[in-house]
Amino acid sequence: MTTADAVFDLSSSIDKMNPGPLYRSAIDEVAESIAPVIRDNQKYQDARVFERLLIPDRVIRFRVEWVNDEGGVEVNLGWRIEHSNVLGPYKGGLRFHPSVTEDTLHFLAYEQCFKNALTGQPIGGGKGGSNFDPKGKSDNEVMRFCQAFMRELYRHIGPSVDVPAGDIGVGGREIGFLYGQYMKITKQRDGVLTGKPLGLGGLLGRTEATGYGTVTFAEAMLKHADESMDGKRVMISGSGNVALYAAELAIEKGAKVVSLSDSGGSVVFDKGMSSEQLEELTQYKEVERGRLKDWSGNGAEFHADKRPWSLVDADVALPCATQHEVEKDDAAALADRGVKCVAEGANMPCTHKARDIFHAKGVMFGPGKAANAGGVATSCFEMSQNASHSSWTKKQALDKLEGVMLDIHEQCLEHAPMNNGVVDYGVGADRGGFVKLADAIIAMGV
Ligand code: NDP
Ligand code: 2IT
Repeated sequence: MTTADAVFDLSSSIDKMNPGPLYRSAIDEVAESIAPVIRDNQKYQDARVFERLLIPDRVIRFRVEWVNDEGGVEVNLGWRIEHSNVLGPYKGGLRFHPSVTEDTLHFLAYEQCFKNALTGQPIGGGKGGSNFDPKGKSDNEVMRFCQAFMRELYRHIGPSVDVPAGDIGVGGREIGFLYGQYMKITKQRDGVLTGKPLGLGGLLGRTEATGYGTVTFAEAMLKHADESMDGKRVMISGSGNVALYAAELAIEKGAKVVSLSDSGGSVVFDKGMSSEQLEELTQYKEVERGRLKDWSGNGAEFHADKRPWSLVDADVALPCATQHEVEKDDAAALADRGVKCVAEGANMPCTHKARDIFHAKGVMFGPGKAANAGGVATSCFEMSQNASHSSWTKKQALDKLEGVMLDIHEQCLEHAPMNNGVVDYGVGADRGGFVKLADAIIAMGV
């Protein structure tokens, strides 16, 4: 079979799934990377593993009805996509954001399977969420929404079945409310969610894990190219969980964080953000739930309605907000601003065309399924802590996280070709994850 034949086969499999645009772009990316692996392995063709991987095990879709503070009835859509449990219980976050559609969750659940495979932990892939918008809602409204969401979700999850966690719009507060409702309905306190508040069985270090992991991965990319993080100018987008802790570790490693953002605009710190500014902003974002445009900033410059990519010079970029926030022109602007290394803290923040620009300009690119895998890996440590009825220290969790990130970097190198003189981490991550999934699918039989 030729590569073209393999790719042709893949396209007909994709057509059968009839994916939406986001899922389609995630599938196309992987299909291109793994076509030669499928071509060279008759067993993957015979077992039709790629076709089987494209269709989730099941999609659960439900109505969420709740009462707002004025006594009005509100109705939202809720989902859980259980994509694959071949490597372990379905595992992946819940996203609450008005932009959430089934397509968003399909792409996230699919990416999660590859990411979770790379972690080397026994976890399958899933994702869920709702088009509920937590912004501007009171704590009581968020609590009633979470309780209503769990009223349906509880029957589908379990510590060895499906273990949800946080994602955009779902942090410790939401996980606490969701888990509280699960405990009341089922009388189980079995750790069925991860990212829990510490008093409810959460793991020290889980809050920091995704952002820290992304910086560790970026540092490994730099080291492989005989560079270091020390003194580098690091542009970051987002100012949520992933972005804030990526900034924390980057500063700790001697880098200068030169930007952060939210959906209202970007803040630029031309001389680098100080630890005091970061501490102040973390409190402002996590506790006061404030917007960047209203942050006093302590000397930072605010640019309304702008992404950071063309605003400031940098060496490293860590997109940590949302999907497709780095488009073709943004990628060119990043390269023009001096960026030599991009690592995705968010899921699929760079479009396919943006990735092509990075490769054409010799910019190293670390894909989300590798670079942001530290969050879910650490979630798996939380599952172990809960299952063994023990308490891990923060050091134990963070040391193990570092080991997992360095191992993922090695797996990428093992499977990656060179592209324009630079390691193609995107292809390396896709192939590394695919081979693990494909071999397990074959072992399971039909
Ligand atoms: P948060 O909700 O904590 O923060 C999200 C940040 O991104 C906020 O600053 C938000 O701004 C911004 N943002 C969200 N949507 C948009 C948008 N459409 N346009 C512009 N800005 C936007 O989420 P997380 O930090 O947890 O997640 C960020 C990314 O990281 C997501 O892609 C997520 O899937 C991924 N990720 C998260 C992991 C985790 O453990 N939390 C693990 C691995 C990946 P605003 O407040 O204005 O909306
Ligand atoms: O995209 C992701 O990996 C997450 N949102 C974290 C998932 C998890 O189960 O911790």
